[in-house]
Amino acid sequence: MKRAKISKIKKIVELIKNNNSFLITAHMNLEGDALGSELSLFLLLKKLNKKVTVYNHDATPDVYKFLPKHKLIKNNFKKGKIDLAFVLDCSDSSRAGKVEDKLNDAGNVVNIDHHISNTFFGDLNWVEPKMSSASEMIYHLAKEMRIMDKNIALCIYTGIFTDTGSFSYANTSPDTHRIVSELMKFNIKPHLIDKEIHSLCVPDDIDFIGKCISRLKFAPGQKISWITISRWQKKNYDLTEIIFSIMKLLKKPEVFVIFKRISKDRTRINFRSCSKLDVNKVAKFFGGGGHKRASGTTLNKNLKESEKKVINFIKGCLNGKK
Ligand SMILES: [Mn+2]
Repeated sequence: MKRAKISKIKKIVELIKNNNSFLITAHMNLEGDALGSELSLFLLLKKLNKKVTVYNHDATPDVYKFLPKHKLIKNNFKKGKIDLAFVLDCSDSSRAGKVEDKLNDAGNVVNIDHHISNTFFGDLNWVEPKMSSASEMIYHLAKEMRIMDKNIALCIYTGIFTDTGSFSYANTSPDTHRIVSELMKFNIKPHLIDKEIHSLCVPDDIDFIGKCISRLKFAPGQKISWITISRWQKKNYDLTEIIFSIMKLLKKPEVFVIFKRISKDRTRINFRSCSKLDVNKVAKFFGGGGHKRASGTTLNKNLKESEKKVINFIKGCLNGKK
């Protein structure tokens, strides 16, 4: 590891040693990396007999309820002093939702994240866009502290597994596999974790996914493929990745977009890229962010307008005009 990384980790270890009460949070719309990094850090701090609370904006989705200690996660605040707040897997503190206000009460804010769009909002910012996940970063922290056990390994594995698309995305590095081989020594059962996370649909969901897929649109030449969804089902699990995974079966498209109507004049947009097109830059242009190959934004425009603006912009990018 590079020297800069090591010194950041050492500073965080120092902060952990010198403080007693901790808050941990992650982004809204919780998924495997948010929860995996939070719970592994929680368990790590607990091993040191620290006072730790995990606060999240959203409730934990059912599919992640196999993770140890998820029941201890809080959605409402209690009064009390916080020495240090860890914000994990958040490109910006606003991604923490209502927990953002609570960060002002903390003596220090430590930002641990792997989004290239990170805004360096913390008092200490450890940002590694080349790492697969925030959970992979927690692994390095745990390694430095020489702490690891079955539960910590399970949480970290789940985070890496989710954010690498089951080790299939471009962010899966030799390091990722090396780390996973270390974690597997703690009796990790990949097939069971895969089942927990991916076998989540009821028949209605498959019907909904079918309807979405039947609305696939293509730009001339099929380099862009997208779907507009006027009635997005808000469930306590997210079908976005499943729909993208079906879209990605297509041979020609380089960019995939899903437009979801949130309200009359609000649209959520998710981007995935399997070419050189940097969708973090696309999302950024429209006020959002994320990673080079996976990003998102929300526009204060209706579905039709959003579709037109965004698809035209991507066409321009692919033609080298932007
Ligand atoms: Mn992540």
